[in-house]
Amino acid sequence: MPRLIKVAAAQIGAVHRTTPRSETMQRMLRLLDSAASMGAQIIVFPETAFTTFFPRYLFEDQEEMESYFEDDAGGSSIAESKNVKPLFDRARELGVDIWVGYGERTPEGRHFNTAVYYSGRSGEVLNKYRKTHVPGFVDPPFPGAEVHLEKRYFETGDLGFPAFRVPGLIPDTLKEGTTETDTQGKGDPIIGALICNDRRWPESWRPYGLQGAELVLVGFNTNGKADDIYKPGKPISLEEAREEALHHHRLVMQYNSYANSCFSISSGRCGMDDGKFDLIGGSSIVDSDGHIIAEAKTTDDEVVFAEIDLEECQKGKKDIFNFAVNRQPQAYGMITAQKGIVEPKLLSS
Ligand code: CDT
Repeated sequence: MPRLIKVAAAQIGAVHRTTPRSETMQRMLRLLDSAASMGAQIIVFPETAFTTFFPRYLFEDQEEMESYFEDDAGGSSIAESKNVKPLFDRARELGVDIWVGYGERTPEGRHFNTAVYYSGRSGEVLNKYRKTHVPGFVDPPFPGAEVHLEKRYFETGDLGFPAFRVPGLIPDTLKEGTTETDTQGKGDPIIGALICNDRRWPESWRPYGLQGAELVLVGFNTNGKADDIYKPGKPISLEEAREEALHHHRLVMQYNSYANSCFSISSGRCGMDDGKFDLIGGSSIVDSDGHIIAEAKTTDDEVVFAEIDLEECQKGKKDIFNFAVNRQPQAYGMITAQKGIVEPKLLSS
């Protein structure tokens, strides 16, 4: 039985430090309307979607830093938070689901790089995810360095990788209490969430694979700028650097979708922020065989849309990546026991 759903990435182009939040919100609402008019049931927005990518700045002023965060008291409260409420309200009016990233400030004053899945049909947040692999620095490596300071502003996510089911997307799904014995791939769609750097780590995807995820949602802000790409002894142009960053982005989205037999949607903030911070586009929808089935053509505001059949996931899940039959967890202990590299002993001369 086909399990068809219509999905979209709402890619957002340049947003500068001085861009008023209201302007970004209007652009997001236009993207939301446009994706909904194509029939999208799930619309995925980028990481820290409501503002410029603020962790690149060293804030002298605590108040300015705090102004980039949203107050979130848990549950569905983010949908009522003043800066972001219009997006959730519009999703509710349209009856579409959104997934959107933001800087989360808890009532205790903790800060996380967070995204929520909001059901426009029920008006509820069905899942919250906090970025696990927080990259960059706490302090700039030298005064005035313009670098990624995510470790300065965000704690490591503490919610793990729980997958979740979304009701109402597909008709006639199996529910709890069914008398069917084989329920795999027949219930409501199983979804997982990751934020930007997380997508580069197979360790982030496998927990979702192990929960039978059929769709993984990813928001990102990825530098395309030459000096941000580590290439010893080989300076590269802006275009080459962008291509290299896009290559890595495609590689991880395609491989991890394939290796976990799931679809994925990635949605980027992109373009040239402040006229000098280059972020790649390449927002995409990838199938469970690792093929890109839709990809952004611009580095500006753009909706990337596809109809996908989640039933296709079962091919990989029941064959080459049939985990129950083929995984060998007794051999994988090092992956959780050890953090850094431990090389084998040096050889004798
Ligand atoms: N936003 C984010 O996580 N960006 C990273 C680049 C970090 S470079 C220190 C990424 O993986 O794309």
